[in-house]
Amino acid sequence: MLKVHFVANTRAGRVVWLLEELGLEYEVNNIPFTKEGLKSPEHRARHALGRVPVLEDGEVSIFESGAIIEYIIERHKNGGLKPPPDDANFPYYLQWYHYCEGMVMPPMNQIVVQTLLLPPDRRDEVVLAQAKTLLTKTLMPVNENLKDKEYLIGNFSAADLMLGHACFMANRLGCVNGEMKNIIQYVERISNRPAFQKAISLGV
Ligand SMILES: N[C@@H](CCC(=O)N[C@@H](CS)C(=O)NCC(=O)O)C(=O)O
Repeated sequence: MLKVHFVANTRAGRVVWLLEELGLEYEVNNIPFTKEGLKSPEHRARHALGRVPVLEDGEVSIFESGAIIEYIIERHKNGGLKPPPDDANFPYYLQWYHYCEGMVMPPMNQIVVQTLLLPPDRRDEVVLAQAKTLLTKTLMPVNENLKDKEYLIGNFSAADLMLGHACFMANRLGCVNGEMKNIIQYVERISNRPAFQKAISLGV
């Protein structure tokens, strides 16, 4: 059976969300977000940096949320939740799928580091302000793209599992401003999906 190494309130939610959307069976190893949990020799053997998500599937053990999602939809659903390469939306599917980790997550990571992970005496207000500005900038094209669409390429796709999850997290961190009305509605739409609700409530 598929096994997800998971921490609540992290990118690992993307993988559980996908598995719920696809109705696949899986088990979860719920790891506490602590040094003992993530940096244990056992977990470092799965991911040298001691991070999540990690997926195990028989002999396969794979990390990186984007790679895991692609792996599951190709190997277990014959390419479901993504348009075929000759579809007009395929290039935009790829674009938004990769925009998530490439552009949106770096400033979001910095915000999490500067507000939650570092002890207060090591936090830097300037770095935090820069990260917030950059996150807002990276979300603007997403907001613009969603002006006439329910999901990133129209229909729900795996790009939403990546970037939709990032928009949800950004909103939770208070980084989606009132001008980004399309993202606010998009986050609401996503939050109403039963599969998403399952993923977000897991382990909390
Ligand atoms: N690009 C990686 C990022 C993995 C990552 O940084 N995960 C975070 C949770 S969202 C983590 O495990 N952090 C633990 C730590 O930094 O020690 C992915 O998409 O899987």
